[in-house]
Amino acid sequence: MIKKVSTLCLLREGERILLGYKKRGLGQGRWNGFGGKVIDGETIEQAAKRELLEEVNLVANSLEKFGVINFYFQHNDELHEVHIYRVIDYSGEIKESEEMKPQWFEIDQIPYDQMWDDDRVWYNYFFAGKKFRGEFTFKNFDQMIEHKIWETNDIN
Ligand code: 6U4
Repeated sequence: MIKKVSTLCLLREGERILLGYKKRGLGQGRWNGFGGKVIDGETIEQAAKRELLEEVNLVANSLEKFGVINFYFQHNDELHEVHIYRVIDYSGEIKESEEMKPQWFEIDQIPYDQMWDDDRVWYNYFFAGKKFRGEFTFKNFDQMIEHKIWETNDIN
């Protein structure tokens, strides 16, 4: 099994959330938070900040960790350990990148049918302010066949 560690940042302001339309790579054609693989020599939080800057041009001044999810993809035997953060404070101007086209969505209008299947499960924990861990199994990249999620403060 190949294991990859990556990050995901969500930016919520009041009743709206900033998502990015992924133009290439894993999750292409879906709306998602901002993030990517952790590179050798950086901490997970440093990776989260770097990806936020690369993908949407924002400098994160403060992040709060919300959860960790293990995504197991059966078809290629890959386990993705994804560390999820909320952007609490940022500077800079939101800008489209080669990888992501950003757009604000009202929380009750999140386009879940154009997102990863798991998002409709764990976003509710995020919006409720609950910290969580989860384990999700996919048959292909587009078919979630098993999921477990639980509230916990043990997310480091
Ligand atoms: P980079 O490193 O950017 O060239 P890329 O192909 O973009 O590679 P990766 O692995 O770096 O892929 O980033 C994938 C992003 O998608 C990460 O932010 C984690 C996130 N992600 C992966 N599986 C997900 C899932 N099932 N649900 C979800 N986000 C997921 O909401």
